[in-house]
Amino acid sequence: MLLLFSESTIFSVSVISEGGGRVALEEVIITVDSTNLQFSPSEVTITEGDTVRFFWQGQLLAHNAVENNGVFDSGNPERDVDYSFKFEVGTNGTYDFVCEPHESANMVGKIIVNPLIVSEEEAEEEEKSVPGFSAILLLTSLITGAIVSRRVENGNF
Ligand SMILES: [Cu+2]
Repeated sequence: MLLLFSESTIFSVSVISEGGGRVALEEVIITVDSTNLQFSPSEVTITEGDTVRFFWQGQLLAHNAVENNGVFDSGNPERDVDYSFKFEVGTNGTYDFVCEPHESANMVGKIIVNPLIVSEEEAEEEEKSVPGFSAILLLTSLITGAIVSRRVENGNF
């Protein structure tokens, strides 16, 4: 419990939560830079619920974006691509992807998806309510047990 509490405190600090507690959903665009052989940016950090959009137009070369384990795939390499992939809640992790025709030229990228964290207040309430409730239950059963055994001793039953 102590470990859980300290973890949630650390996470709360690093998350930008707004009033309602829900972090705003974002769209992050990955395109191709002027070298024609690099994603730009090649590494992004997002939060669950965010969308990554692979978007380029009028490229000299045809590109695609394929995740190493097939999580997403923009399809055949094209000079014009507009492909979006949403990372749903529960998909936190690291995703490496490549441009298939230019993988050997190191046209690769990485998407880091952080877990979606509830707001600081909600997290604290969850922490408090669970141990509080079980403490009351424990106390109630102890008192009941004591009364019952006392009655049995006195022969009141
Ligand atoms: Cu490419």
